[in-house]
Amino acid sequence: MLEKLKQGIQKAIEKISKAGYIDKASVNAMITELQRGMLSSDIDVDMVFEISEKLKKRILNEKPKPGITIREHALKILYEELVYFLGKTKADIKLGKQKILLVGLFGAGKTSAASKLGLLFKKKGLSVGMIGCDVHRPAAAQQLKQLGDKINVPVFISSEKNAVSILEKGMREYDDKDVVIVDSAGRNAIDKELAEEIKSLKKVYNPGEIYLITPADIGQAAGDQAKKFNELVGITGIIVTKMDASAKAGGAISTCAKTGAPVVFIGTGETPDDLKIYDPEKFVSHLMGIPDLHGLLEKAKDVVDVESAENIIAGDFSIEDFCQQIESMQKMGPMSQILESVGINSSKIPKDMVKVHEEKMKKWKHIINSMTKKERKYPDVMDSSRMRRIAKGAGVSEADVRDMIANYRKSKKMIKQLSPGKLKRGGGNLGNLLKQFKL
Ligand SMILES: Nc1nc2c(ncn2[C@@H]2O[C@H](COP(=O)(O)OP(=O)(O)OP(=O)(O)O)[C@@H](O)[C@H]2O)c(=O)[nH]1
Ligand SMILES: [Mg+2]
Repeated sequence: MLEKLKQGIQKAIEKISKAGYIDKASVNAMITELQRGMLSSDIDVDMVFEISEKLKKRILNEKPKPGITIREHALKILYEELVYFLGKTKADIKLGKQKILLVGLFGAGKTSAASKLGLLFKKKGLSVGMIGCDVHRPAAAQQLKQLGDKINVPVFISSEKNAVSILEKGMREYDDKDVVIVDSAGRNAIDKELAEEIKSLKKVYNPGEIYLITPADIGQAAGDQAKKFNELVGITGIIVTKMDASAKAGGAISTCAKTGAPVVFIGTGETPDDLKIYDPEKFVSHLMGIPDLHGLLEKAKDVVDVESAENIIAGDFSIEDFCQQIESMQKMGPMSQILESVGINSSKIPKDMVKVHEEKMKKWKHIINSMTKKERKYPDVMDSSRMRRIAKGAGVSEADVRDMIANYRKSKKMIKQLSPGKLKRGGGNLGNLLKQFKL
């Protein structure tokens, strides 16, 4: 899905992670890669220009928040702007009783989307019924019925030629269902006939949701189509289908995101399973190749507290401080993710090395927990009998305890050499923190 855009975004990230400095030149290099990816995904040139300008301005002018390095700052801004660009808000998908009407042009994927939604709500434990109101295409009703059978959802169809009359009967039939989904007929274009039919279905049905189904392969034209349907019947959301089968999906999603009606789902294949709730944050994280980037950056902000780090330098770096630093780092989650989040490509770091770090940290925490208050505060009292006792209590070897103490002493020495100013400038640089601990 959206391979070209994904490649462009990842190359852009590489420019930032590998740059010596984050300056005008490296930001421009990043933007050039991003533009290539966006344009080859059929994203509108003006939109590409707009996001480029915004990125340049923000990355070069905004000051990183305490606890965030300039590199993380640049990644964070790239993430935020892409999320804004691909859909400001996450759609609110109700999982209770509701009536849904599906509308759209010929072959957009309406009937498939009906079965996809049917399966999704069924999997959530809701009772579902579908009504086939396409009275124009001869095989339409049978197609919906077959899909319904496949997912075990009842379908109301009739050989009648009056869509409103079928709808009324179907509504009575499925009065007790949690979710009712109505499939309507497609047309070549938004014409008067289509408008009249949808309006009369809407009047009788009074649906809570009217979803426009639009295929990704029409690219930028999707936004215009969504705008027109919105003016015509007031759509509440858009389902962009065929995301898997189109290189133009970037154009479709980005223009739809600007219409006022949110993209609620994306269709990613032909089977009833191929439907995903559209969440711009997750979608952008996926494009950037960093799972839950947003969450990681938020955590990084919480955990790395420059002020307390400065206090450490000003005062004594006790084993308690050491423990706190380790805890902070553990809160951040798996080490490999942290490395990725600060722009270090973890594939260059052997996987088992990362694993050793995590295991070592776990042991150290046990060791620190087995120490008395006095030992933590005045580590110089540590002798071999104390170390033996601690090792036993922590379930580790004496060598592990010695290793931890040696690392603590090394870290203390290194921290003493840092001036507070130095730390502030590089404040929150997790890479440096990792190095301090010589893990
Ligand atoms: N690859 C891919 N194919 C899809 C997707 N959604 C639908 N299709 C295919 O697109 C074709 C049209 O889908 P339908 O669901 O019949 O579309 P429709 O809007 O109901 O069409 P009409 O009723 O004729 O207007 C079918 O061959 C589907 O299998 C999708 O997300 N990905
Ligand atoms: Mg259909």
